[in-house]
Amino acid sequence: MTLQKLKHQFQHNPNIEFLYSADELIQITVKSVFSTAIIHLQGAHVSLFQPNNQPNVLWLSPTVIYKKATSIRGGIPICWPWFGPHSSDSSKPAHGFARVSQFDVDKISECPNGEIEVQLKLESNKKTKALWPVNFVLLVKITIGKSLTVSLMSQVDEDQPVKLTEAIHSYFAVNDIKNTTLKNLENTEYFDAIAQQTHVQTSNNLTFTKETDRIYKNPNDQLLICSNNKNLVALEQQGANSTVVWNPWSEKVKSMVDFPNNAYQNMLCVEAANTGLETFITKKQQHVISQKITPV
Ligand code: TA6
Repeated sequence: MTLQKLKHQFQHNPNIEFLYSADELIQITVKSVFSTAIIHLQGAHVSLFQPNNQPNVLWLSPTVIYKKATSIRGGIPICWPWFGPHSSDSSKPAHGFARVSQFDVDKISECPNGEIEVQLKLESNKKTKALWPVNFVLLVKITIGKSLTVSLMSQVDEDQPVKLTEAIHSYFAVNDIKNTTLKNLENTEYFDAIAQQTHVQTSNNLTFTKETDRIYKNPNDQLLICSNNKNLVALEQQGANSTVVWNPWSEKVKSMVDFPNNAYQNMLCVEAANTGLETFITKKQQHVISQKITPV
């Protein structure tokens, strides 16, 4: 869909604005009565969720790059149809191809309660099949109101069950990672991707003093990010068997062109995910994972 066509199609929606972010990439600015969001058609990627008179709840790299086939650093990248490196072919994009694919606008609805729903669509094509030989439709529904909810709805048209791993890879803005706590992971098993070891977290609170890259298995679906001893964001996930928690810390960021060296101090990733071996979808099923983000 071209920018002109989209502008024409939604010309009567004063709360919806389409424009180029850069490199002819199209973004949508959505103004609900409660908040504003910016969504990029590339990757169905939310880069801003800003409740009225408050700062962006999401962290966006100060040196973010808007470029075709390059994932935006920050906001909410969609990792799909695999999470992490490809299981057998390192030439395939990390975290799947959805986050660097061009989505179409499927529908935009203004709800009676003041929320606005933006639904974007990616369908299998020659390019995707070269990476993942599956006939699929991926719908990403983004609901903008007092909260922001991102839902991935996957359908396949295959005779055999299809294995899927995925993540709603949300970056949150925090004042200081050293004074940030993630709550409600008491007695939860996690895989430490750095130490390559599995542990059980006994404490309810996770604090941050070094590079952190953990996959919590079957966690509490309701987590809370606190910053400087104040509640910041409540998270609620559905349809997820994991929560991924990541901060690259000071060393890892030095190798990342779109991540300033000190910026790790102001961000934390908490991701609703399906990882591991057990998520398969079949022809008749619509598989849904969602993360609801509520500033508190
Ligand atoms: O979600 C954690 C993680 O898998 C980390 O291991 C790190 O690779 C991060 O995602 C960012 O990945 P990206 O490909 O966006 O640089």
